[in-house]
Amino acid sequence: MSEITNHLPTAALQALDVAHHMHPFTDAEALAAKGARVITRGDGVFLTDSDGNRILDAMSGLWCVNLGYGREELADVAARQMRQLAYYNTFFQTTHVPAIALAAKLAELAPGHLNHVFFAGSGSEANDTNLRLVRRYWDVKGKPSKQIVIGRKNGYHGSTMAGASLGGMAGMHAQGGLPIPGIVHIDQPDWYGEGGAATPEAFGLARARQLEAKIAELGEDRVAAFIAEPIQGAGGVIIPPETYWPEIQRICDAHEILLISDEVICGFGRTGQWFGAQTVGARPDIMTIAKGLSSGYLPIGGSIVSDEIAQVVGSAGDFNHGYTYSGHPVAAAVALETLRIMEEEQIVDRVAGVVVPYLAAAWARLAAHPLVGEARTVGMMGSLALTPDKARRARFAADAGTIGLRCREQCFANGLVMRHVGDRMIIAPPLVITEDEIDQLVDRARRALDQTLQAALADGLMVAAA
Ligand code: PXG
Repeated sequence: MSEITNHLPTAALQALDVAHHMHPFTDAEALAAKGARVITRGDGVFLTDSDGNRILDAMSGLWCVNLGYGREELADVAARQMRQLAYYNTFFQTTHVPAIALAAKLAELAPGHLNHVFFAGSGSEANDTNLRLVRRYWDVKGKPSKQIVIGRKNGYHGSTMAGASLGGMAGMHAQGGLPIPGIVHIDQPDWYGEGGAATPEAFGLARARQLEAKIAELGEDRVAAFIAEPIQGAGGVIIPPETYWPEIQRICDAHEILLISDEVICGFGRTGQWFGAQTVGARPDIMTIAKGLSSGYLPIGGSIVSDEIAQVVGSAGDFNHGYTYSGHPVAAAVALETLRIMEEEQIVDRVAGVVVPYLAAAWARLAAHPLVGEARTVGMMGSLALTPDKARRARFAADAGTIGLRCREQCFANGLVMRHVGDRMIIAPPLVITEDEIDQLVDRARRALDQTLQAALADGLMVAAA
């Protein structure tokens, strides 16, 4: 296998990559100067690169490889399904067994009233579906003016026009005229970064009440839905104060606003329960799913929709929306097998009972590090806020992300993938990670922090912003 994927020297692969491959979210010139890291193999929680380095993948790829790399069962199911029926669509009154079985299984796993699945190829596509769905729902209900969707700054909902618009990433909105009309944003519940002198509880309530204020400003009769991740992932693993979600739920209920819980990262055990909405105590009308649904082995996403929305949207003729690969049989079969393995190995229970507390305790010990202002976990996601001054939760004087990027590179040098979002370091390891591997993860992280601190001191970067 490695002969096929790595038959050229690393430098030759990198040269071809630079010449022909446009990378997502990447500065092409910076990459050309440096060359991409070429990953050739994965097994369990470890990756191997083209130079033979073994790297502990504390990000599960991009928050998706929840069962770890190299699961033979998933490869076998894909091969079997390809031989039997490699493709058929679910348009125009046809269906197939993998899509039927997966939809039924998801209805069983999802909270009570969420019993209908619209399939997509990714999380972004699923959020495009959601925008169409909620607008169509209110239209059919006889309230066609309810069309605006409220999202949050620093939320992430994908990279298509609708996904990037629903998200609140300033850097994305700055390119290509986003957000599209009819989508507005409120502030995020990031107490560490934005809470100032307020208590987390008061801050959580205040940020939730921005939703109520925004609804009042726009008019309840114009607002279709609110979309949020239960815990923000790409934004930096932002864990909201406990007061936040109950207040959001109250506001949605009080003002007839549909709640879309984007479970692309939080779903399928990541937070210690099947869905993040269960962890934060929300009752969504729609859940966006992708990533862990197939453990990242094949692209598949979808929207799990309430009985009420499915009934209303289904009562008025065609819903003019769908993708060639909606419910793709091979992807659906692999997703079904992913869920079968999760149930058979009781992954969610094992994670909640054993691995989550172990990770929480190991990660919390990093809070004592002089570079770390906050070390938090929820379920199997964690973050470290790097700071030059712990007591003040201070930011660095250097450009945001300067220290975070250095720390990320030190992690790589120590055989660990951690992501940085600005100067926050984040992890979301495979759910199958063992206690021994968690120890390795935290040891490597600590070493990277030590080296980052030394270099930052040497370069005069341990200076707080004014
Ligand atoms: N919603 C959420 C909450 C996500 O995290 C998407 C939707 C979009 O899914 P697709 O499958 O279209 O990518 C995501 C994806 C990062 C990173 O750097 C995060 C994502 C994707 C790429 C990078 O943290 N999340």
